[in-house]
Amino acid sequence: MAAQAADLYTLPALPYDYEALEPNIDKRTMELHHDKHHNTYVTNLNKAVEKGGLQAYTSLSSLISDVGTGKLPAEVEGQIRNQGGGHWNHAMFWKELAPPSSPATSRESISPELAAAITRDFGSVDEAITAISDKAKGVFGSGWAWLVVTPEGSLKVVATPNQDNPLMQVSAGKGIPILGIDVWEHAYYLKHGPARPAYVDDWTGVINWQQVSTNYQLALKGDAEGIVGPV
Ligand code: MN3
Repeated sequence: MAAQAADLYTLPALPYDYEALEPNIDKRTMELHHDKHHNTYVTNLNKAVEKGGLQAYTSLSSLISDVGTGKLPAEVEGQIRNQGGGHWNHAMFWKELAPPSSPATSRESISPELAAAITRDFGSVDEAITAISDKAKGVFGSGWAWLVVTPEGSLKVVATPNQDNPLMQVSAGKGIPILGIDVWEHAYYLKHGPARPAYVDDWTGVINWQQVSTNYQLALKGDAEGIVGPV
């Protein structure tokens, strides 16, 4: 009898309670988004990894970075793109948020290094937040908007469709994400209905700038896996 293989990828726990982001993001949305949607990406990713014999990949980041390179088996590449992207994107998303009353959401929590890079590339923090918010509001259908560190080391705002990620070779905007916003309807419809702009504005009040500052330092070192943590 063959031993049951342990699942390679696992759903990380939320770093706060389901209701912690209220009123900006509601408890029920967090329950469904984390326990159902994110969990389904993890389950389906593990199936694809097993089917494709991809257990030797050392990290989720290295796995999804090979989407579009021709290195992944054709019969599972679409699943790695969608489910692996879904896992990476959500693992980062939970970590980059914090309760609205938390000091971490204050712009004073932005590190001097990140603040300098934002000023250099956007002019000001306000302009950077406006840039990613406008990009998020403009995504057609389901997808994400990101603040990335480009291969050249600058900060840039990009958008990706579905669960694509800027680490993937299929992405038009390349880089290591340090902040991202999920604009799938499952991320906001229960509270905000069709008013995506209101959700995006609420999201800007729960950004964990301490974590984003940490993400920036990790991205400069090329450590995408450090950004998502143990997954
Ligand atoms: Mn989502």
